[in-house]
Amino acid sequence: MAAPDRIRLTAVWTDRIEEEMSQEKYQLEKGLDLLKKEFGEESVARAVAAVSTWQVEVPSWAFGSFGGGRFSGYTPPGAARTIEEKLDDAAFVHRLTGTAGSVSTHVLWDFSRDGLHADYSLAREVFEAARQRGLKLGSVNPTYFLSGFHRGSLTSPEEKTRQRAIEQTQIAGRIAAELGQGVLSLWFPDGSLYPGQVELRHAYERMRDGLVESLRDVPPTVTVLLEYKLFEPGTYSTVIPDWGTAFLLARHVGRQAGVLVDLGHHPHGTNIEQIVAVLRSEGLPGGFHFNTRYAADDDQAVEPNPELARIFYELLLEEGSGIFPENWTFMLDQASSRENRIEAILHSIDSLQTALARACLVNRKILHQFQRQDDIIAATRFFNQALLQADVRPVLYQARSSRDLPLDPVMAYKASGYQTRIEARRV
Ligand code: PSV
Ligand code: MN
Repeated sequence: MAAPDRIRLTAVWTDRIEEEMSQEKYQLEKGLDLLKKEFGEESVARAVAAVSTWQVEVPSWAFGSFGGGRFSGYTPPGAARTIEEKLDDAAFVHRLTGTAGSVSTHVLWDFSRDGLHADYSLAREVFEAARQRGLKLGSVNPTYFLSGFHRGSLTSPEEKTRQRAIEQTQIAGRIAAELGQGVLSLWFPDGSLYPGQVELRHAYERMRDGLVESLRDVPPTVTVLLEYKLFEPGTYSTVIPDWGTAFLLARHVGRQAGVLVDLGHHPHGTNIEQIVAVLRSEGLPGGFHFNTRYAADDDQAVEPNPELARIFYELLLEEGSGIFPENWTFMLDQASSRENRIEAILHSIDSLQTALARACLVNRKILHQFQRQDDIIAATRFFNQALLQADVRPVLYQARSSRDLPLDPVMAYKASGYQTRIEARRV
């Protein structure tokens, strides 16, 4: 049998969802009722409310050519060529999901005329372009890894390079304060390839002192998030390789500063939800770069896996006090080369909402009873009943239909004609 073409496939899927929704088995009300019976009315209401209101930032770099070309030079058709086109795509994602009203930016990709320096006036133009599209600028990322930073940024042995990194951080801080949401998100590629290449202690101390100096004049209202990464581009050492180092440095800078967890940057087997638990217990500001990795820093779209649901469970506030702590910022960080970028972002949002809904369904009171009784297997089965086994599609559909949003954002995108239009225009 011949494979259905793209449009036909879209129609088949869209019809199928509508048909399923109208069948008794899949009726929204029925699905919600089943969930209420299993997890309780309050939990289901909370899940619907959380999915309806929670927001995640989308990265400007996901829509452009970055990420493509590493192995084949391939960039998906219709990829955005300019920051304006990236904002167009982000606005369309927001229109389909109502969940992504802020765009994270990268200073040298989005606010630079020469690829070397930050330009505040350009940032102002981008801010205005975003505003016209109903978007805000979210977290601001200085770009410490392009031209001239091959020997590091804040830890470079070259004074000129260090100064360039400091200057970029200061302008980025001003952009975050005046044009963004007051979040400065820092990731440093500084590290080494071979033992003996750099003095590890000197590298750390340079980073610490460089951070203190760069942030001295950044407005105190700005929250600084320090992202850690075990590897890449340094294969032997990275100056901020883990959350402990990020945590220490955050304490050193003596201001609102915390740790940014990127799901792609860990050694395998790391218990990420436990890191979240510690950061929350310490009351530090925190943030997430969501993506999926299987092998390394893959930057693939988010999958609705159980780890993600457990992370959300650790992040959720007590009932009645909002969804997540206010000093946490949530961002996507993905840029895969093969798939359609916009669909990949929509898929990520859908996955995040699935995990969020599942986390909301856990009844902590009952779980704590099992814990008190040391009923180990019952506790884990009860936990997984929500986090692993709950079919939360009715929650998602309810949240979306109550806001007049399409039930399936990816299929709605396929049916929208947007892709055909951008492929024709963006040659
Ligand atoms: C580094 O791998 C990273 O995760 C940082 O967040 C960068 O800002 C981002 O990827 C884009 O290169
Ligand atoms: Mn990241």
